Amino acid sequence: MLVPSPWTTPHPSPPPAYHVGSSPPLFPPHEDLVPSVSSLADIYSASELPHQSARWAALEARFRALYDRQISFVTRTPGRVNLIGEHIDYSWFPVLPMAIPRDVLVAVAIIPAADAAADGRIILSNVQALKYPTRVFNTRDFTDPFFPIPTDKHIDWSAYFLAGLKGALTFSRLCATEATPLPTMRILVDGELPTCAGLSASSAFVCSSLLAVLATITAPVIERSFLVNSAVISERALGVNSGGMDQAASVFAIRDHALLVDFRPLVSAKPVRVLDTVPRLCFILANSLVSVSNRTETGPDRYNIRFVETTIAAEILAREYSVGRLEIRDGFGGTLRGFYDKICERQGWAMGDRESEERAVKDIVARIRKTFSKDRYSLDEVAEMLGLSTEDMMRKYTTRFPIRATHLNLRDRAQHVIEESFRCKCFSSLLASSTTNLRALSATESTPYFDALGELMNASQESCSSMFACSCPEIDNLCRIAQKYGAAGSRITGTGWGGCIISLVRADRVDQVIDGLRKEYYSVQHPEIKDISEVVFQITPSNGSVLTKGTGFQM
Ligand code: NG1
Repeated sequence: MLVPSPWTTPHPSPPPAYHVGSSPPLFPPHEDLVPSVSSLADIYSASELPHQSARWAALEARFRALYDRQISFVTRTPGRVNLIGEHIDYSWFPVLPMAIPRDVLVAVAIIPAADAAADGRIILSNVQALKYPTRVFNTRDFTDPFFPIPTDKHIDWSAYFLAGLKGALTFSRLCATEATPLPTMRILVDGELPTCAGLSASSAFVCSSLLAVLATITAPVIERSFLVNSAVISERALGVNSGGMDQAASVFAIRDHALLVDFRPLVSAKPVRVLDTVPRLCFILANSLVSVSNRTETGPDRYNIRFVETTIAAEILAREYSVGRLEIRDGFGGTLRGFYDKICERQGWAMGDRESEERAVKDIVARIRKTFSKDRYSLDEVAEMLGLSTEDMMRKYTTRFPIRATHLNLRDRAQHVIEESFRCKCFSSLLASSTTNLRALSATESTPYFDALGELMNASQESCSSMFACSCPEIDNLCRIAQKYGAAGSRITGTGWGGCIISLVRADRVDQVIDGLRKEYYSVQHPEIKDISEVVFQITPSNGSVLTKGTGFQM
């Protein structure tokens, strides 16, 4: 099913306005600054404060014990879940993530040149010292921003910090030089995000590191969009061809809101409030404990292939339907959004309401299925459709981000992207309408909203599993169990092939869903886990990246 139709089920109020893309970005340039906060209450919600106060106090004590110094400032960046809109950001379609309270902190002491302790070293430690051993760098290693970052098969944890540092030096144009190297720094990292779980731990670490170095070398007046764009490019130094959703979600996030992140014409984020329903709408995260391994290792078999398949599909469709040259994304190739927009423009379709978008989606899916009559094409066949030799095609599309593939599936990948983008628009529109329409309704009257949102999530999961092939049996099983025990909808979140699912659940069913997951998944697959609160938990949307004020910060 493409999309269950929330507007055709009995509806307690008029259809919500369909406003995707029509309003201006949330942050006009002059307001687009990373907040400089003066207390923990500026970052966390009241319920998180007791835990976070203890954690920050421990970080401070550890810092002193390690370095015999006070912290100059801390940067904080949260992880994220994606509610819907999977694997469509790199085709330039909007996505709907939200930040979660778990985050990465980077605590920094800057040691001025006049200080006797200024030894020209950057010492990088982690509170989990056994897992992430301390690394020491010489500030003179970074006088050329093109310094190499080792990205062997097993990437060291410090590479994410170095990617952020490299990004800061490259994009701030305040390159450290032989005469004026970076200052001596002492750094302690504390990450609360599980790694390899699809919660964007690595992007959060890169963003926090980038912000920390920027705050060290410039005034602490840093534009959020600058941070997002630099972080996206920084991660490429790790061989990751990044879509951009994670960095935007983590940096732009606002408490109690999801973000409709768009990438055209510039990256922008529009907040959509999510918690104003009766009964309350809750989100439960459940970790399959199937590791989404490091992208540098698995990219060639997974993410990079999807990137190449969707790009090539767009290029072939543009040729087939003579829409002219597509705008190139990051020097790589055209996008399916580019093709979609060109067709709509040529047909003279005024977009912006649900019916028009649905008509366009159906038309474009029909074109996709006509152009790609089968689901597997050999590389030679793909090259022929592109009008290139196989060698030229491989050079163009697989040099920067390598792939391991003998065949590509252009049809199902492209169809997923187009339909998923529509589901994402419908979901955000419905969610936005809940704040204005649902508050006055009874629990029974609000049921169609929950059902409609849930069905969109389930349809997304079905498509990720069958069309985009980025799910796995454990994730499919988790989704099935969550639904059986009362979740309105469940789906994979993030890159996939493991990691976490996100479920949308009415407040009065949260306990039964968690209990069902415990009984039917964790007790069976992971009987060794006694307390499942680390792997299944409720999440609320959190604030985005911040920088603590240099003096007078209140814990
Ligand atoms: P994660 O789960 O963080 O690896 C990746 C991409 C996103 C997006 C999703 C799929 C990066 C850093 N992250 O997320 O941009 O494409 O997959 O929706 O590239």
